[in-house]
Amino acid sequence: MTRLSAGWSCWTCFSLTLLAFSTLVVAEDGLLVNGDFETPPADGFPDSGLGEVTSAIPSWITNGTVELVEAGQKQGGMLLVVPQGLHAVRLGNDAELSQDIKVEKGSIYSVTFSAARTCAQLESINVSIASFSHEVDLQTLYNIEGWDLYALAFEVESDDERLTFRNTGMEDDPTCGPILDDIAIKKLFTPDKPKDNAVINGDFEEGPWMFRNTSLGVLLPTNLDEEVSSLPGWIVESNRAVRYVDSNHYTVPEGKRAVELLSGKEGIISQMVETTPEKQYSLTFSLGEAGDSCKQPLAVMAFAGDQAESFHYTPLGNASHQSQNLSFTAKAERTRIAFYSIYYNTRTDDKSSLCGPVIDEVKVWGASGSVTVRARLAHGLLGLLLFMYLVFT
Ligand SMILES: [Ca+2]
Ligand SMILES: [Ca+2]
Repeated sequence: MTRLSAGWSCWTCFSLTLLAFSTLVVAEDGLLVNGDFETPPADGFPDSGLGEVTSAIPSWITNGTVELVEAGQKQGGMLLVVPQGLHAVRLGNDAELSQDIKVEKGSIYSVTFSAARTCAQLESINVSIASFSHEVDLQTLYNIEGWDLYALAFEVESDDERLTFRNTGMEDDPTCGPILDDIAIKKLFTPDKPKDNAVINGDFEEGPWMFRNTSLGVLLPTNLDEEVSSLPGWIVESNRAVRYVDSNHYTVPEGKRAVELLSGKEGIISQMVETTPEKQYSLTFSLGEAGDSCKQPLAVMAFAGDQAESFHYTPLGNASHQSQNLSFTAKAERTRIAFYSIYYNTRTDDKSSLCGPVIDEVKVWGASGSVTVRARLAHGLLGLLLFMYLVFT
């Protein structure tokens, strides 16, 4: 009996541990379950040719016309774009695609997804989770492939959330609707501010999920909330996106990540950094080329408070980046630093894909401390010399 009850309690213990463990399991960084839409539905993928989905898309909840499309599939003579693998989904008018995910309440997450448009009309997609909702414009084509990767950040309000993609469009042609593929999430953290640098995440190493096998980088659309940003610390304050690039596919000045500025003045990233009024600072950064055959010249406009200066990319020798410096005197306790590309660059090989200068290693550091000390020492020395001159002559 005792042995039985000991065994029973042990089993209870084990079950409770298992239960506790299972409730703690949260979505891991990376692809959502069937986030690439390559898992076949119960009755197989629909035969080539469009049509209503006859069985559910595994792991997804759908509402309205959500179709699985196949690579190579044509519609009205137009080849449908499947971003990765052999399958993707298309959302019809007002259709929705959702997945319930386990997350950590109060944390910031970023969702990365591929999207392609099917017709030339205005297309956009709405992404929502918790009280967060964002409309992503798919009208602007940033590259010639016909699809792109986008990242959006959100703060979750509970441990269980539903991530929803919705085609808000009401096209005359109901088969015109965005195609989605490769949906991943990543829990973000805000890096600590370095001791000698007022810029948070100035090396851009913390950012959204990137797929190792995708060479297009990730577009960061407009985001005005510095607290909830796919690029912690930074905001994209323009109406066009900037591109987050990785060292696997691009030339990156430092570490594994950097930002490529696109669309000229229409692609601005900025950050408010803590400063001491009347103190002198240096804004330094690396300016480089992404190694994506971008047509020169490359140049950025850099801002720090009321200072603005243009910097042209003129590398020496084989270097792919150079260091730049903008000095400024802080006027307030917070100073805005910002960057945009001066030119509207495209690639030399396809003349359509947008590209631009790359920035990295952004630092703001105080220069007045040492200057003041040196100035005081010099003043002191001058005073002493004057005193000795007056006394001894
Ligand atoms: Ca796929
Ligand atoms: Ca970096």
